[in-house]
Amino acid sequence: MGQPESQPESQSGKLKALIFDVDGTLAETERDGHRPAFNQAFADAGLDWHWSEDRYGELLEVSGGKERIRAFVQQSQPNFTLPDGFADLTEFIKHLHASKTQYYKQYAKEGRIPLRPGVERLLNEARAKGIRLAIATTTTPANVQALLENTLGPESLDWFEVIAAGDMVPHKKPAPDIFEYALAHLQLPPKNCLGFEDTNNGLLSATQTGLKTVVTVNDYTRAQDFSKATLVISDFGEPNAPFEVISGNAGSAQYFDIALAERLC
Ligand code: XBP
Repeated sequence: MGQPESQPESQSGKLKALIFDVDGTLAETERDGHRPAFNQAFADAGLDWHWSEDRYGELLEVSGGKERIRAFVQQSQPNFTLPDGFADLTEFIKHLHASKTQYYKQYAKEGRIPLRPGVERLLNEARAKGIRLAIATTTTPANVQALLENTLGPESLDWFEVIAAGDMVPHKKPAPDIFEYALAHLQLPPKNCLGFEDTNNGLLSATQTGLKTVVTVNDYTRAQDFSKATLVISDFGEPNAPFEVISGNAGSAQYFDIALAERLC
């Protein structure tokens, strides 16, 4: 998270920064990373809990892995008894979540969590054109570090002026806190930035700050309400793999680039 070297002013001047969600936006982390990591941590703890893809899709309504585990216990484990050695459920959840985070980091290191189409291209174009970068995510900071290091290289952590993540803020998405935190560190008004999300919770979080927000859908979120989005697309696309525009106006663009971002801002 270093300060950017002096770089050329962006073309239009209005668009100063892109603020990215992580899970589901930069990579399909929920399907390929978090869900199997939760299940492995449950197994290690001797629990017979197993979150299927469908059940996990329901649980994703709750932002935050620790909050998600708690919601699962309250919803589905009425006879849960606290294992010996833990003072309360909060302590046990922290133990499970720390184990889960270790597995997620391992999966990222093993290359099991690739970036979504167009992400690397868009980040590099933004950097080349002097558009500043930030992250606003509910996931744990260590997960962001593992994902970026193992997809874009260790130096990519410095591409983002702020990596706003996890428990840095008191209220997780759909609360606006994490995007407010990122904007405050960028010292930019929302009108000079564009947000990127994949869920309705994330869209609500970003748009409550006044950010125009682009949504890239995925299998877990395609049916959600994205009426507050400026543009909804299948993914960022590539020159040889055009995106699908689901709602909003991308003009003649076949993939998401800085020119389109500047038109939308
Ligand atoms: C998605 C989340 C996170 C992840 C799990 O965050 O809600 O909780 O599902 O990560 P975002 P943790 O879409 O804002 O990137 O277990 O570390 O919370």
